[in-house]
Amino acid sequence: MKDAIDIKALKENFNRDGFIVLRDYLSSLEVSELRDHAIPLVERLIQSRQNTDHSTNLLKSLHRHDNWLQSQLDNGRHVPLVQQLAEMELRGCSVAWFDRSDGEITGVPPHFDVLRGQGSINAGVTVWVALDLVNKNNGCLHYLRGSHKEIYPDQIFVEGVEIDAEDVSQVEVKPGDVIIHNALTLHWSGGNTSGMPRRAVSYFYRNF
Ligand SMILES: O=C(O)CCC(=O)C(=O)O
Repeated sequence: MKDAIDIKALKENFNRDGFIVLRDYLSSLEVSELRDHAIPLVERLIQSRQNTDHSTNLLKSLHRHDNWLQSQLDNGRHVPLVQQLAEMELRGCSVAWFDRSDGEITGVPPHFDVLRGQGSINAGVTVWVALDLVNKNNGCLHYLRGSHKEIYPDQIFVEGVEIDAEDVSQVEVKPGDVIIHNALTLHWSGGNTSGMPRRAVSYFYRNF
């Protein structure tokens, strides 16, 4: 049997660093189920917009096209944990597809998932689920530890971040590992020059 989750320790880490990594959170069956819903849907959506110049590396609102993804967003096994970590009422707002396709050099630049300023939706949590083995060669996520507690300009993307700083964590994961981050934790991903896929699904929660 899997060890019970130590919510107190998770909360301490989440509050200190702005993110936590849950190793082996999903079983291989659960990962297959997620893959089986997300991958064909993404292929369909990409095909239906093939004559447009939209990026195919990021697709938002997958839940609008798939009831199972909608039910995961609303009532997935992770939802009570997300509420406990956030200590506030949150609602699911989007399921997104993040693909760092092979040969992509840049990745996603340092950003927050919400704005901090007055009148904005300034609190939330993101649940990032790896579908592939993810490491520094194929675009793993990076977090600036503790940045959710710092003051930054009220904007999504942040320039001039020292990406090799000591308080940056590169988070290498395998399928079934789940990362949960505070929407105000500065994070980014690398490019993918590995020849290997790097696909992930994110569930976004907001306090509105
Ligand atoms: O998967 C990525 O490369 C970036 C993901 C991200 O920024 C997010 O889920 O908030």
